[in-house]
Amino acid sequence: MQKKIKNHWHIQITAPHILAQAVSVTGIRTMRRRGLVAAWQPYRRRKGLCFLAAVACMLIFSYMLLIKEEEDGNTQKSENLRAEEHHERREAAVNQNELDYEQLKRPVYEKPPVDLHALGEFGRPVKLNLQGEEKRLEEESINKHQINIYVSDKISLHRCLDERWNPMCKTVRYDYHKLPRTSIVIAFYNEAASTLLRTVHSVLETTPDILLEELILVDDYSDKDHLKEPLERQITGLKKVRLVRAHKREGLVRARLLGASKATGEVLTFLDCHCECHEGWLEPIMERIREKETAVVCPVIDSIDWNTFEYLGHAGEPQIGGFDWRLAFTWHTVPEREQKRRRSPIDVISSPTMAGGLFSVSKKYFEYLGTYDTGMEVWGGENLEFSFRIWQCGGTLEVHPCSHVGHVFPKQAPYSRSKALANSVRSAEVWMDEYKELYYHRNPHARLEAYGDVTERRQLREKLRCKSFKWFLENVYPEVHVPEDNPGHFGMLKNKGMSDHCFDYNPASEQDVTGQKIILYPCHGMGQNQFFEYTSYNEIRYNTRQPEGCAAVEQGSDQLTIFLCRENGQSVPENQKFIFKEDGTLLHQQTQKCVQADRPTSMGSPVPMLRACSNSDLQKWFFQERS
Ligand SMILES: [Mn+2]
Repeated sequence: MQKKIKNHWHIQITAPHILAQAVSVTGIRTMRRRGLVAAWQPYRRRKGLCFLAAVACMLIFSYMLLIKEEEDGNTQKSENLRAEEHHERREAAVNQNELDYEQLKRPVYEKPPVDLHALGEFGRPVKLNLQGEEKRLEEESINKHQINIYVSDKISLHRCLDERWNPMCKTVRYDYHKLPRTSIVIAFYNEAASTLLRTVHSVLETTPDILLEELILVDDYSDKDHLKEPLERQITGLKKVRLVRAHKREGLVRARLLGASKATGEVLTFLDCHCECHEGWLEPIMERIREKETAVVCPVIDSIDWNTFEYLGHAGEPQIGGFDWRLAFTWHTVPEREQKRRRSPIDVISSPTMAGGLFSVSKKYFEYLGTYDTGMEVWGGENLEFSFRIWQCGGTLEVHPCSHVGHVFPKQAPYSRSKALANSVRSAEVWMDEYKELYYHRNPHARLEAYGDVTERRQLREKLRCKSFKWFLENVYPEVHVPEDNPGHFGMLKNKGMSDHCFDYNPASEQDVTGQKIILYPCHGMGQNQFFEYTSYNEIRYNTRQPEGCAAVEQGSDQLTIFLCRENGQSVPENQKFIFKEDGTLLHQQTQKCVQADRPTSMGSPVPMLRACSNSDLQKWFFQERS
């Protein structure tokens, strides 16, 4: 900018000079030629003399012009010099600002110099070809932690990560003096040393010192020796780090609250104990909370492979949180209505629910909202409860696309999650109104769960005048399909002729509900993979999950395969329409055949198949809610 302005002025000042010079040079040349001719013609001597005088005048005039030019040139030079000096001063000021800005951005600790060849550097996958004893140790670490700690131990605690954010994020400048300071709370239980310490160093090396009040580690009564005195030694001397120990096992929720109770920062940030933060992860979140105190903001959670420690984040559109009617958390893409509402790809994204471990909230607002439900213990279900509460009680839950934090998703949950069911029941009982029935239909055993007392939480809902679950579904999560669950049309789908055999479906993976065939299996009455619903749109829905699956018949097949159901508002595909008659016959409309309990081969296991309609009991079906 500065340069452009300077050039512009330069051109304006110098242009008239060039013009004047050109005029005077050609003028002198013409006149000299004429003068020479005239001097050799005596009868024109007087005229010639006059002409010579004129030439002399012209020469003097030209000389004066030249002097004037020189003077102008000098003025110009000094003007240029002044402009340059001014420019340098401004540049110096900008440089100073830039220096100050870099200074403000400075993390608590700088990362040590990078060893380009170190294992796992820049989030590269680590693949060791281990043999014998080493292989055994690696397997042992995986069995113990559900994370390859053998590999983790070989990676620097200070490793650098590649850039994973949208490049636009880098252009945002923050007013660091105005951003709130945060206390970061990290609770852990029997975590491996290297993953825990990498989390700690990563926080200290990516968080601007000016924004970090403190880092509070909460030990939820771990019994591993490495987390006792050795851990204390490893963190002594680290600026801003505090260790708080629980005196009995509290569970994740109460351990976090224990940390929060000691926190003095304006904002609370909860992180998990096996994370790695990306450069610039905290600023966008703090900026959003400064802008809107009732916003609870999550970073984009990039995954770190549990086996190779490869960092799998990307700069594209992140996913947001939802849930299915088993009250399991689900990931899904940003819906179109939300895309339309946002003004820029780096605007925050509203998310119906949060994954759980990683978020920031104003301490004051967290307290207003009733912190956590202390009737909950271990991880699981508390994230949905908090999500419902945020939205229904007037806050917003958002994901900031500029904030990236990596998290190691373990191979499987490393400790018992039997208490997670009670957490879900508490959420349903306090926040879901009549919709809790949809949950119970799909988890009949949840009705029997002892979930403790929720009186206080219901009082909190009253006190804060929170909105209904219906409002939440219609305004925050309109994409979710709300089952009809008409009496007599949901639950186990049992056959009359092949007694105690039910529709049963096992998706290939948690991520993909479609493509498998429905089978018949002894009825178990536990909902889940034997839960189906017959809708008023003539669909047989497998709808314990999101997205929902629908029974369909592929061309040329006589078996039932699960396809994706239509989206809200679309019409039902012809091959998904079944007429469920009063006598229990299940007619596939397109083929005009009936669903019959049968075996594809004489030795095969039973499946529902399309056959010519008959009066056989094998073609009679009925729903039963629970056994
Ligand atoms: Mn975790």
